[in-house]
Amino acid sequence: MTRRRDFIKISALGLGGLALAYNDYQSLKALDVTRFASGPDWVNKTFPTYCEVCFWKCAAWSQYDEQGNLKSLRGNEQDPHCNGRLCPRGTGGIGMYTDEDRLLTPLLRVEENGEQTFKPISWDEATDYMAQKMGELKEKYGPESLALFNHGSSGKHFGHLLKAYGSSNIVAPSYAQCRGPREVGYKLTYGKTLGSPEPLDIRDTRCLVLIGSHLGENMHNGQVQEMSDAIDKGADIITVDPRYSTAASKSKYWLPIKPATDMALLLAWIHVLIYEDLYDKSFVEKNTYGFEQLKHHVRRHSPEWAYGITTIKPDLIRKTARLMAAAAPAAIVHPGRHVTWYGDDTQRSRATAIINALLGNWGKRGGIFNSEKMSIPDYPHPPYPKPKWSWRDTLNGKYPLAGLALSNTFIEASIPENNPEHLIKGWIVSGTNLPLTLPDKATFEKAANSVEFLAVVDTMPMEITGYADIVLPECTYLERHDDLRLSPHREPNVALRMPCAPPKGESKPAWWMAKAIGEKLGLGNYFDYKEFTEVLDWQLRQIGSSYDEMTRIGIKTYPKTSSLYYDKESTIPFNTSTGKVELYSTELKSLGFDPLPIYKEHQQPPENFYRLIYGRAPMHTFSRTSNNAYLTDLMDENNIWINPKVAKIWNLKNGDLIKLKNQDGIVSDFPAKVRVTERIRWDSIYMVHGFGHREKRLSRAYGKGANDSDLITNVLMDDIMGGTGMRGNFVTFIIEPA
Ligand SMILES: Nc1nc2c(c(=O)[nH]1)N[C@H]1C(S)=C(S)[C@@H](COP(=O)(O)OP(=O)(O)OC[C@H]3O[C@@H](n4cnc5c(=O)[nH]c(N)nc54)[C@H](O)[C@@H]3O)O[C@H]1N2
Ligand SMILES: Nc1nc2c(c(=O)[nH]1)N[C@H]1C(S)=C(S)[C@@H](COP(=O)(O)OP(=O)(O)OC[C@H]3O[C@@H](n4cnc5c(=O)[nH]c(N)nc54)[C@H](O)[C@@H]3O)O[C@H]1N2
Ligand code: SF4
Ligand SMILES: [Mo]
Repeated sequence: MTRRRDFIKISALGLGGLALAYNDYQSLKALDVTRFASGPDWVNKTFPTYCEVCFWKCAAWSQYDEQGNLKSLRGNEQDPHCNGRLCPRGTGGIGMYTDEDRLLTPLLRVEENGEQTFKPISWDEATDYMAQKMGELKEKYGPESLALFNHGSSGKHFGHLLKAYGSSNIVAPSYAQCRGPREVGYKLTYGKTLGSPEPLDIRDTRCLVLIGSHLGENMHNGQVQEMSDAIDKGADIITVDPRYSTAASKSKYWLPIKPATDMALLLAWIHVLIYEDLYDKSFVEKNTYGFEQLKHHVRRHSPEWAYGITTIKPDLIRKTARLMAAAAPAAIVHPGRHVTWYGDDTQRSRATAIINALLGNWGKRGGIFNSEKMSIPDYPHPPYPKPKWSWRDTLNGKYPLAGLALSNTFIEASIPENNPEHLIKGWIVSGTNLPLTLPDKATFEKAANSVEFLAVVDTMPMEITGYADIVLPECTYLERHDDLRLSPHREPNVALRMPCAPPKGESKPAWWMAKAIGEKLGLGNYFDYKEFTEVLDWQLRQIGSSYDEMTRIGIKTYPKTSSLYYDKESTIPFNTSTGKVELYSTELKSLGFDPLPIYKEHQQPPENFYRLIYGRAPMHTFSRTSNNAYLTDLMDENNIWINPKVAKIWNLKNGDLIKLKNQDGIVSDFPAKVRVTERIRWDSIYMVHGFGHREKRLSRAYGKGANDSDLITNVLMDDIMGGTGMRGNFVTFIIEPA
């Protein structure tokens, strides 16, 4: 039996320990600065990096004040992700570096006076402990029993360590909690996933349809810029959202849909495009499979039928379909990014993919372009050992089209009572705040308490660190090297991240940690270099550049090897089993799923309850920025958006404090302020995700606002690929005494 791991909030003892350690850092910091300053001349130089405040990864340059302190960041003009302009979060990224609450020394869970707390330890002790625990797990249960939960650059380095050690159980929330269903939906339809950044030719589009996708609040930089340019050039935006989003305010048409009914609208649009003869006949004839089945399938899905379900007037459904068709092929239904909503998300993604096919926008200007990315070989290392089992074995025969590992099945496989065939016994968690990121917190906690070993790599004392046996403090993206950025875009390109400032305290880059632990595990031949610059230089030389060159330019663009667009009349090869765009999915059919997307009714809120929906604010990223001094200055808590009709029934006004209680009786930890607004439908309430932190070590974020994740206890699973639909939860109000 594993001893129960208390969530370490922070005891007086812990605080003392940390304070002591913090003094140590001050002296260390001074030391570090001198050492570093003898290298680059901070005042007169600028260094390239790419942003880690979100995963758009904009390339940037550092800037310094007269004392040589890192002062600001500016976008790299050559970078197509940002075109020289960072978003507010990217600019505020400096706040991640300066945050005085940062983790600055390794911490070990110890018991003192009967209470569990963290004790600062040295890196030598920390890497010894990691190697010892990893060695024990390997011996007792096999290396596969160790899983890595990761998000972001640090995960790459720990991923390499894990594979060298013998486990391929590596998972990120960007799949089953984010874009997984979209990737599967597009793969089924076009034989290709979309990736990031999405290859959408928004700058040249004439009509952009946003289903949820709240660009402008979702600040994916290049995409927001392109949307704004397209609007300036006269493009029409159609926004489908139960909330009057920023995007809705820029739109020609706002369709305030009843949540959970989008599929009906999409089917009705398909109906209009086909039955009003508005689709791209040449594209459909040459390049698609299953048009007749699709036509038959949607014959009854008229706008009148959809009206009864979506509350969107038939006339508006027709007008918007005609607008798309008139602009086609320079028209795009945005495939979405965070699409894990209602469990039928792969199918809803398929429906958007089908509309895009009917608009004939694949490989067309103003549609979906052919992106290209650089490929660079890995730095030479021995082959990885072959694991005896992998993440696929945690699916237990479910979710046949999962293309990547699912955090949720790792969680299930970590709970011995579930009798998993393959038990996960240890976690390394790097760059993901699981208690706020995963739905169904109770199951997460059970799993976190069941594993024998839990290491957390983070920059901040986030909630996840409270579950750790050991905490490894990573320096921020502004203080380290990382892998090269090789994202696809119109032209292939590569971007460098190098340190823009010395690491604070004893924080270290993930590459350093992985190497130090690897060496203690006897895996030194997988880390055959002294500094990560050797890896980068070797890789860059394979593509005719060098580390030295990249430190001067930050990003390098290479010539395209294929064209951005296809000719209008060309027959395009698609990597599906029919070689065509599969309007009718032969693969879904063969697996026993609906080959064409169908409308399924979802549960609606019971009386006195409202659907909980959530999204982004332009100045924050998930939970990672809610303690950032620069960004909390702009917004330091979230509000509960409530429609005036509902506010009246409950006698609520702006600024009133309420807690929320969900359908399972879960009550939010902290009261949050009401915002009464016509911008949300009466059947839903809205909040920005990432607030309501209960970790006291986050001095600015603690207790501010409400945490949506705690209230997401009902998870709507996507049977096809295992995504966790998170919008099937309903809340009511608990009014706090004034
Ligand atoms: N500022 C900022 N930008 C970010 C991020 C961030 O943290 N901060 N995160 C990035 C990441 S990783 C992702 S995945 C994306 C996520 O951003 P998107 O993919 O744009 O998110 P959506 O799921 O579309 O959810 C938000 C919108 O969906 C609406 N909505 C809720 N329910 C329904 C419904 O049933 N139907 C319809 N049509 N709409 C509904 C909400 O009102 C809200 O406006 O944002 C990215 N950009
Ligand atoms: N309820 C709810 N859940 C959601 C979403 C939602 O909207 N609502 N959105 C979903 C989506 S779309 C996504 S993509 C995921 C995002 O999920 P996560 O990426 O887990 O989101 P964050 O809350 O930002 O947690 C990031 C963690 O990484 C740490 N960190 C930041 N920088 C670094 C670094 O350089 N190195 C290391 N080692 N750690 C670092 C932060 O301190 C924080 O602990 O969440 C998903 N879950
Ligand atoms: S969109 Fe903003 S936060 Fe995201 S990488 Fe770019 S600058 Fe950073
Ligand atoms: Mo995401």
